[in-house]
Amino acid sequence: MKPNSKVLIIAGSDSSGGAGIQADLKTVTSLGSYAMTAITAVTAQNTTGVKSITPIKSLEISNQIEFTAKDIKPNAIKIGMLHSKSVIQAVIKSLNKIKIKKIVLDPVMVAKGGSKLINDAAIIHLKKNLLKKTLLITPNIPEAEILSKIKINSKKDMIKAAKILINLGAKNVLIKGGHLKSNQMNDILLNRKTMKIFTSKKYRTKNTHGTGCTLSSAIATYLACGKDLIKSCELGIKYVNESIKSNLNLGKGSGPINHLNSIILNRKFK
Ligand code: PXL
Repeated sequence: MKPNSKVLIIAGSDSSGGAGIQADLKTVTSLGSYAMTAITAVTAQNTTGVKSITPIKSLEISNQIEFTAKDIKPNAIKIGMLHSKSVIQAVIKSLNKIKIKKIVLDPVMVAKGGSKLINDAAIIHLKKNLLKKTLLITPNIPEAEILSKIKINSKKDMIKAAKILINLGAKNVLIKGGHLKSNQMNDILLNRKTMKIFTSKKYRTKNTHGTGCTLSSAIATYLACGKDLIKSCELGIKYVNESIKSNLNLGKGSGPINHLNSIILNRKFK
């Protein structure tokens, strides 16, 4: 099989393999595309929490993005963990040079165990300068609350927050509803013209580490393959939902989801 498209991932490394670059690589690969990376930080972590974070220098991040994309042009880009203002500045500068339009931004802020993955100056810079460079931003509820500065307790609040982000310059916003108390999952996609609510089943499990990274990478992959935004979100949500349902149950804490669910293994390897 040959890859269907090429995706560049700009994100942090998660040594436990469930989130960050590792989740992104598994997602893009298992959905049949070719993945490239620009690593923004290296984290030492397991399913119970983050032990340490080592940032990569901004120039080194720019080098990875520009030198890689100059040779193999990506069809889409997924952006994850960007911990500081200078990293965001460097990424924007590199994005301006490589001119790829299909950019999905997962505004990563806090790891499952509560460790902060971005500082306050970076959040301000992301809102002011990076939002408008992207095609889609995919915050979860705590991230949407920080970005919109409103409290979110309902679907109505999710729509209100999405509208605020559109007014800040985002083209499309997908707010993920997993943190709301309800029996169903409601993810809301909003732009200036339309709104679409994706409803899926909610599984009761602690093993949801890396769902945000996985979703944004899956959407970027479908976009890279030429699917439209609504279809890409629908298929991305389905992939994450199936990966949660599979319930790997690895580690003592919040374990990873099963990225392999999309691969139909050859019989002879069973
Ligand atoms: O899920 C958010 C996330 C993103 N990127 C890295 C992470 C995490 C969560 O742990 O470690 C590198």
